[in-house]
Amino acid sequence: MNFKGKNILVTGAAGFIGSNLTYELLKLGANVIGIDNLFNGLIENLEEILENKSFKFIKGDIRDFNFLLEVFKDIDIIYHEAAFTSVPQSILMPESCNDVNVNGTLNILNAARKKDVEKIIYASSSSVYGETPSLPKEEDMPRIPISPYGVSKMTCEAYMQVFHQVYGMKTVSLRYFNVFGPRQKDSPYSGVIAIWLGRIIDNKELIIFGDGEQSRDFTYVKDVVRANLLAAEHEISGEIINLGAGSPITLTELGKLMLKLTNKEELKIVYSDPRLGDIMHSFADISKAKELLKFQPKYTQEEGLRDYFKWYCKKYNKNLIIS
Ligand code: UD2
Repeated sequence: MNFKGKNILVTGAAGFIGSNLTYELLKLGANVIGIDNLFNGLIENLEEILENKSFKFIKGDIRDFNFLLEVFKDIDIIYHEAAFTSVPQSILMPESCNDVNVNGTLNILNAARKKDVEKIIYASSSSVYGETPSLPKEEDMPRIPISPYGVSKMTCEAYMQVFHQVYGMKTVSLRYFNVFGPRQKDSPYSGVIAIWLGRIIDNKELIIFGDGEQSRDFTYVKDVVRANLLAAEHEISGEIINLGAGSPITLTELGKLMLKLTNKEELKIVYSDPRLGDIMHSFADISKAKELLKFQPKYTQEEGLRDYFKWYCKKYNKNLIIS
């Protein structure tokens, strides 16, 4: 798709994935409206584009239907990235997770329908698969989530499909597998790579919840952004598509790799109790993304980690020697 002059709305634009997507859309010449309630998102994630004439940031909440009706004017495509994002937090606050993820998404679909938005591309999650034994995960495998977060993402995928089937709206769900990279927050509830990078910089040991044998298909955010662009470009609708690197590593391997790449092998990896709601293995079969989106990941995990660490050191003026 030629994004030049297209009107795109990104929900969760001040968040990790939403902000990366927003920067890329602006580079491609789109007009972007970014909305965020700034609960998880940070305005500093948008600091380089706040003055850009093709970008408008509006603070607001996806649970507010009237707000959505106001901002969904002449929008071609919505990228819906706003979410309650933490699996462990969803176990502490299942109602809030449901409210933001399910009610918020339903609001978006309803408002988009009223305002004739052309297409919605939704950020789903590999957590919908839960703990089923078969690997790698294919899209038509059973969805048996084991956390309120996983339930909320599964429900929203189903809504995306139903709005396609019942109302003929164009919707696509991309099932993200553990995304990492620039602008991911280092907070107790953020992704493991961001947390560990913060600890490496502070010369602290890395903590693994469980025996470290759990594995994840860590996917670099630049690949995720590219797949989102492809999902708009290709004439597909009503689809759910895995979006992963297609090459899982265990947490122990990840810890060792991060220490090696940052030349901090003297730091220890320590093991602690497993985390409730944690799935053991997550690994994407990305054949469907290759077929429908012509998507091929460009970053191996190691390349992604290097790129991310370099960005981080430059941005925050940190002194790490990256191998
Ligand atoms: C991530 C996403 C979630 C969802 C899911 C899909 C985040 C914050 N969450 O959940 O939104 O899309 O992927 O599968 O990106 N861990 C440690 N030590 C730490 C922190 C985490 O060992 O200090 C472990 C944790 O127990 C888990 C693994 O690292 O086994 C990954 O945890 P995570 O919080 O980065 O991501 P996950 O898979 O729970």
